[in-house]
Amino acid sequence: MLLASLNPLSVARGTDIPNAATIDGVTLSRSDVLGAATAVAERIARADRLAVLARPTAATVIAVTGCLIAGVTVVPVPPDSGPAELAHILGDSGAQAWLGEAPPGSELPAIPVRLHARSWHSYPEPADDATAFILYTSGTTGPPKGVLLSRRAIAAGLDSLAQAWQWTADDVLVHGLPLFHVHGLILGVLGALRVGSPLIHTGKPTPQVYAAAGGSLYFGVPTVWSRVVEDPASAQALRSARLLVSGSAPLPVPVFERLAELTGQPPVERYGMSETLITLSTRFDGERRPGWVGLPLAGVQTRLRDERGGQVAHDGEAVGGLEVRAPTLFDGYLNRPDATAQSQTPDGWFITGDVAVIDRDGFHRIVGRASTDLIKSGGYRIGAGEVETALLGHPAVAEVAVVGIADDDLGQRIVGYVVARETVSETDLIEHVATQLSAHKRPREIRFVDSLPRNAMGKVQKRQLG
Ligand code: MCA
Ligand code: AMP
Repeated sequence: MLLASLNPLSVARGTDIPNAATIDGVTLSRSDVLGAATAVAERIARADRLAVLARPTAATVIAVTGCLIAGVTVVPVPPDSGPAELAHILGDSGAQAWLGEAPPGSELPAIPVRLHARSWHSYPEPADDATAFILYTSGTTGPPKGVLLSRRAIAAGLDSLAQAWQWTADDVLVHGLPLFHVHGLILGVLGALRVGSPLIHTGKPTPQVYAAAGGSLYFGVPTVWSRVVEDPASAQALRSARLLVSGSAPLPVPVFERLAELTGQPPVERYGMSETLITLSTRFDGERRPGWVGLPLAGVQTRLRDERGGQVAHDGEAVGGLEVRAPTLFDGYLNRPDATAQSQTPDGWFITGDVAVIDRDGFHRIVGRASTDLIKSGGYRIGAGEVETALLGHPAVAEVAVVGIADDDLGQRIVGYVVARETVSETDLIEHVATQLSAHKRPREIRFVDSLPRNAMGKVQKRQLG
């Protein structure tokens, strides 16, 4: 039973679920979540936007749910954000306080989240077009942009996934993904609460903890699945699962095939973005084709365009820029009307920045990204420009170019090409980035060079690096 409202707890009301969410060693029943989150809602009723330091804990689940009940916008913050990133997210979002834990040294007040508090007050459903989340995501240049996601978009996105995957309250969802992105938080926590399927958050998503969890529905980024197939005993333990889902980055064909062999079932692949939520997926009861991400979800339209905006044939071979129209689209980037305008065509389609092929049956294959400046490493989206700015802040760095290099485990790994003005070690530069930005934005490797390849205009030729 799925309702059109976003309040994830408004679904299946009346039936308690003893193990609605198990996370960080705590198991919450559905009434625990509802009671504690409503108690949070009472404390924050007059707030507009609150930051949540999104560790994978029961407190994060309660904080986010409380905001959804009260109609307060949540700004999820990566718990290991460096000072530069944190200052940007807090300043740009205008978050008024922390809900739950605050990072050390933060000047914003913190409102406590009490796991054992209970309230049964009933709140009216906030407006459908209210902003549920401001999710920060990297662009090709500059600091991360705040993606405005409405309650309506999220509800539509979750319901279309439940339909495509036949996800019901009989499932037990397992994943160990971070709670500051669409995949782990919106699909992985709100999806489970909305559908009413118990959630087991494993902590770090190793093959062994996935094998031990005994769920029916598993979410992972390709790095997780490629580690699972390296551990056949763990992979074989997933034979009893109903559905294994991969997304956030391309799933390599050999990993798809090995996973199918070891678990007895080909994984479902789905494609999306912070700005669009999930738009394409293979189906529980449909074809699962290695290297392809399937068909549009309910209400989603897609098309391919060439560089001049001309149509590209959907013939399974022609490659074009992927554009989407969907009920799940974001409402723009916060404080960035320029970037919002650039992300759309004049006739209102969202330009994904991904390059794709569509076949005659409407199946989609993602070929790559139009720009080399957006890197996907371990499923995380990282803007080369942001890492370059951090590196240029080090006194020894004269010039820099950051690229994503193909990597069997991570999909891409971040490599910084550096022209140094004085002697400096690779470790010092990597650590310098970690003091500014989240840990996953650190380069894995620094390559020192005498000069960077540039064209006649002086622009760095990144395709020549790597
Ligand atoms: C990492 N390490 C490093 C460096 N980088 N050490 C030194 N220098 C570096 N440059 C350390 C890590 O801190 C870690 O240490 C150890 O090396 C291993 O790191 P790593 O290989 O990254 O493995 P991991 O920590 O196990 O992480 C892999 C992961 C993670 C679990 C797959 O990348 C992850 O959670 N990815 C999910 C991202 C995600 O959810 N994206 C969704 C975006 P130690 O072991 O001590 O900790 S939403 C989205 O994309 C859309 C909407 C969609 O389609 O879903
Ligand atoms: P993010 O905003 O972090 O959600 O990253 C979105 C980007 O992840 C997309 O623009 C794609 O480049 C990539 N992506 C997500 N899912 C897939 C997939 N199944 N296959 C290929 N790329 C994907």
